[in-house]
Amino acid sequence: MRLFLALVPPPALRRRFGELADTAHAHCSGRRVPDDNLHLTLAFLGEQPERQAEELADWLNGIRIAPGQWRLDRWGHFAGPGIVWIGGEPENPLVQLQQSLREKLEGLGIASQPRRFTPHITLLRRAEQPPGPSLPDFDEEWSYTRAALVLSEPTDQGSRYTPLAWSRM
Ligand code: 2AM
Repeated sequence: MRLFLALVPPPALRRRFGELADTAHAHCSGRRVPDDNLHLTLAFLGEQPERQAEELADWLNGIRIAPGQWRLDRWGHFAGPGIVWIGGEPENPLVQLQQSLREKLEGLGIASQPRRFTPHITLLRRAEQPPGPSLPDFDEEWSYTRAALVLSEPTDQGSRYTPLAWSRM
């Protein structure tokens, strides 16, 4: 089972990020991530056996993450895979959250990626153009309280993401 830990935006914010994805797509082309798939990856766990997935779900159901606020106000780009993303200040509470989850996962004997973390929400993959100055400014705040363990499955229409478990509120 291909698994990752993520923050999932509430519906209104997800729609807003979807609008930004449409705007980015109009400028940069590439493959737009569907609204239902928009998320922030905290830890990518890769392929895990089913039993490990059950243990991870039990573990996540029993913990709380530190709630926080993430301000998103900038466009970003990973040139290699042509990813266009939105994010914020490099120094923010998500870095601490990612680090603490990484350490907890290591305690469970599970290695996770990435080691160096750039908090971002991927909007486009394989973009033909980098985001440029003609893209509009934006300023959004995301108050998050819980993390999800998400199953990623390939389909004919691309990846399907299904939350399997949530941390406590
Ligand atoms: P992305 O948003 O930067 O594309 C499910 O595949 C999620 O896990 C994606 O959101 C992706 O992040 C992330 N992911 C996939 N492969 C990864 C890897 N090898 N290292 C870190 N994150 C990865």
